[in-house]
Amino acid sequence: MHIHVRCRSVPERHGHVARSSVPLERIALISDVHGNLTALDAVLDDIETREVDQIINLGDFVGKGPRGSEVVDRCGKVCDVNIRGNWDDFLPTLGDDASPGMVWWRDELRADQHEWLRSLPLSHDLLLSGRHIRLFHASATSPHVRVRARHTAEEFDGMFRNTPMTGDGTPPSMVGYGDIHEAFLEMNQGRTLFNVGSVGNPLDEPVPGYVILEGVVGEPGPAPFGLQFVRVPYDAEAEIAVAARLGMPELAPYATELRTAVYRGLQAP
Ligand SMILES: [Mn+2]
Repeated sequence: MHIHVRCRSVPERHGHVARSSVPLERIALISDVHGNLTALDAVLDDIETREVDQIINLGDFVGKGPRGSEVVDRCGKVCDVNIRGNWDDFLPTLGDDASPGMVWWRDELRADQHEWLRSLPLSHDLLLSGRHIRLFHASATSPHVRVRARHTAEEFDGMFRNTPMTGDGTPPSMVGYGDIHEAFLEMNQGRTLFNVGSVGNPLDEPVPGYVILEGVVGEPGPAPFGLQFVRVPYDAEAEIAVAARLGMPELAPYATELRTAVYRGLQAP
């Protein structure tokens, strides 16, 4: 039998092909905005052009950058799910004996924002085109336990395990996280680990990054699925100027991070 395949076939002539009438949904995953409102606005503008249905924020709204308070308010409005990061967790609990920088970032936020950040969930599960996907800030253990892009096999396994933090949902086959400000994707024996990168303080390249998932929400069976890494150029100098105007502490290493993506701990003294 000869089968003639055409790439751009007319749909009506192929009525026998079962095709889902359910449209694919797009879910944007953003993380580590860290008070950089200029970068957040650039990413949200980009999201708006891509017919995204949901936005999920993987945490670290605050600290490091100058406008955590405005970032919290914006994300509270536009994100469908907000997950607590390590900065969101510890900053509101600091006493006045903390370093002047930490006190500045703590006091830049309102009391109701401290409460909001501390009330956020630590983990979020979703089912998309037959894939159980789990999202959290840093690891399945805690937002304070870091798993780097170069990790051990045990750390990789740990990302997919149910813990007191994640609860007893179906163990995931895909895990997405933030925290390290470095986007990557790794597949290993049917499991996928990916990092969404950072919007406001990227340390892999100095361009804000985020991820778009595409699939059928809540569908337990197989269906088309996609994962895309997006990069959105923005005006880093504008945000550095805001930080300077507001008298933000640790300005010089912050500016170098935004310009070069070199982490402050690795910058020349
Ligand atoms: Mn972070």
